[in-house]
Amino acid sequence: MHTFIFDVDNTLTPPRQKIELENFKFFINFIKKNNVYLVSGSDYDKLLWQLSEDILNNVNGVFGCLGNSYHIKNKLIYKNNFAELVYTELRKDINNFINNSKTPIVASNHVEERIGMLNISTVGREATIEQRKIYHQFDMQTNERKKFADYLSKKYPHLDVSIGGEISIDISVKGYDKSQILNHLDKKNNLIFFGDRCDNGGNDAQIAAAVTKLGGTVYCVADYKKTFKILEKLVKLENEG
Ligand code: M1P
Repeated sequence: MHTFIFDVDNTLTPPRQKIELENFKFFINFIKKNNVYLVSGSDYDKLLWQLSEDILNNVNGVFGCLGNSYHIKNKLIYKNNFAELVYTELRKDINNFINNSKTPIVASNHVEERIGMLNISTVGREATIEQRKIYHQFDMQTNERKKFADYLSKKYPHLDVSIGGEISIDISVKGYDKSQILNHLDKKNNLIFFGDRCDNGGNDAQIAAAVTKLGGTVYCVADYKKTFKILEKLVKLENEG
């Protein structure tokens, strides 16, 4: 018996956008025949918008906010709270980072408090798709996010600071990253994980390592298109065998 675990942004959908129709049709069929869990840095409402109720209610479980929230069929199973203790000092560092950034473009909403985690962005969460692209270019040239993530990781060794999407940084308490979801799954099953940020410092890194350690399979995909190519192959093999 397999258990499939999927990251969402850029693994099943274009970053922060809805799943494409063709992939939706494929995936709905796929989840009805397989054990499927989702794990994302995003929160449940965003996942609902990106993937639809049809998908969220037909998978086995949905872990949002790096696994700090867990829903089964729209029912909240658990949620973690981001430690109040670290908050004041951390907020000072974050504000400095935002205020001193040389980002070529600034939108609004720089700090989003989610369940059990923070998501921060110097360009701002309200950035349009075009603005995201501009920022992403800037970040690739300057390594702004990586430098700040490294700084925070050193200063707050009990925090996990990781880079997931195009414009932001995810912060959670160490151990309360996406790998925490494995505590809620049946580890006797053969785990198969798909993610786009399995690299060091990426927000799929810990779960990818944990799945590998358990003898499962990890697909580090360049984007969602690659995911669906792999899934089509797997389904074909399954049907042949
Ligand atoms: O799931 C990947 C990431 O997607 C978004 O990132 P960004 O807005 O930077 O593209 C965020 O929801 C982030 O938390 C998440 O990890």
